[in-house]
Amino acid sequence: HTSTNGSDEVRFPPGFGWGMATASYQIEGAVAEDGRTPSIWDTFSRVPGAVMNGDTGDVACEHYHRMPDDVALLADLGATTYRFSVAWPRVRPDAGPVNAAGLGFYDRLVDELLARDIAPWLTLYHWDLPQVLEDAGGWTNRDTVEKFVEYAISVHEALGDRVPTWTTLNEPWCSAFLGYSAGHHAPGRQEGAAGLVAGHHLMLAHGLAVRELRSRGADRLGISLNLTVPDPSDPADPVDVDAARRIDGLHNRFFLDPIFRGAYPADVLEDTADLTWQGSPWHDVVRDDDLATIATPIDVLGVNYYHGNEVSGHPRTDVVGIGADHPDRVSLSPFVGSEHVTFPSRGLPVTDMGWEIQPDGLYRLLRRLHDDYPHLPIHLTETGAAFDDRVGADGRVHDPDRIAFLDSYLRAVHRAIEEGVDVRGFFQWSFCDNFEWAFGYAKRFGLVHVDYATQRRTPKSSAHWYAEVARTGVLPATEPPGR
Ligand code: GBH
Repeated sequence: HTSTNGSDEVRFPPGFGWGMATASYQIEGAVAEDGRTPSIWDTFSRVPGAVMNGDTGDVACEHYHRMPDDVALLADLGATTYRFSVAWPRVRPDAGPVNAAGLGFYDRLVDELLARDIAPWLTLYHWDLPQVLEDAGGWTNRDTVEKFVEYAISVHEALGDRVPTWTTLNEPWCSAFLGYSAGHHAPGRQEGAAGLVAGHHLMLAHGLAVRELRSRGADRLGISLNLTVPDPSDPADPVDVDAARRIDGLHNRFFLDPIFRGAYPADVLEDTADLTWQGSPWHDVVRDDDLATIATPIDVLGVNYYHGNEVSGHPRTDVVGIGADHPDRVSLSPFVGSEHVTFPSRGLPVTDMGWEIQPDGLYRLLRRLHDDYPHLPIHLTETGAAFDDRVGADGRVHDPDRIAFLDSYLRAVHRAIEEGVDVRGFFQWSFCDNFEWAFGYAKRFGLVHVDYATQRRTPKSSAHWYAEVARTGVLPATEPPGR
């Protein structure tokens, strides 16, 4: 959109949500306080070699103790919405009875946010499963579904009067396939079809929780899916086209189709037909009414997008992506039944994660959701970039690469909105540097720099840039400087 004054001003619709996102285990620390018991990430981060530098979330950003100051900083930086997650093992330690002290933290957080006019956006599950449930099989055990629903209800009973938007799960693809097939994430299991089984139970937990919370009055319910844009290396080569179809199936349609069409994609079922779980085809875990439950209508779709990938069905050595998600362990593909697929580098610029900077993929993803699925309000519930940020001699953190990244991804969102895609808000990942899962504290995604030795917070130049965008709803016309 070019405005009438001839500049290439990009203006977002009034009321567009300007947010920042975090997750409990990545920022809270205080893992043994007020009754919290271990989650699968407390356990996994202690497995030698599982997390870079042996880092754990024991202390993280000490957000549990610094929450009021952190909320004040969020407000200073112009956030109008804040996406956080609740730690299941605080609210129901060992998946047992409700723990008032654990719930109290989120109660105070919500009140702090509301007092500063920041709309809370609550995620029930951002990967911190109580360890006792994993000991009983975790997401491969169907009983975990009921446990999740009990937990969800208890959080809603306490906060449902003040939290407008509820996300059931963050990125079930990661929980299922990185957790149970590739083993890159907790619980670190490398059991092939277990990822599909876990994925189904996660989706069932989502659907049942939506149904239960809806019946208790919740009216803005959704899920955050990490979706990708797979482009065949050679669109004229059927082997590459088939490889891209497989990645689209396992990464995107395996989650979108049951929610919006009430069925797993036929091609994915065919690709995975030979994979067994406890001696039977994995798909035997799907019971009669499960798909109807998973298809329970939702109100908002959360999209987490960082990058797409070029995809090939041929062996390639010039690859990105696979394996980059884990530093030290034996690398297994999360794409069960499609392990031959490779992800060639396109030579695009990359972030500190090695992920390609690809705003065009975000535009195409939003268009595709609009074209292929029912029209629901979409919120970008995460995007962002890691860079090697350091506090300079002037005491500031200059991160022009992050400004350029956010500018380009926001332009992609704006273009989709102009073409009629109903995108209502944007959450930058992340408010502050934090525990980046298998990479520990080595990767910095924050708008706010954290010096872990002192817990000092320093807003980066991108934070000031984002605050101005949030205040005006406009992207500055001038191209931000590259590094
Ligand atoms: C999100 O995960 C998380 O929600 C958040 O907690 C995390 O800190 C943040 O992003 C940054 O990582 O197809 O094999 O190349 C995003 C995780 C990133 C996982 C891209 C899949 C590509 C895997 N996803 N990754 S592959």
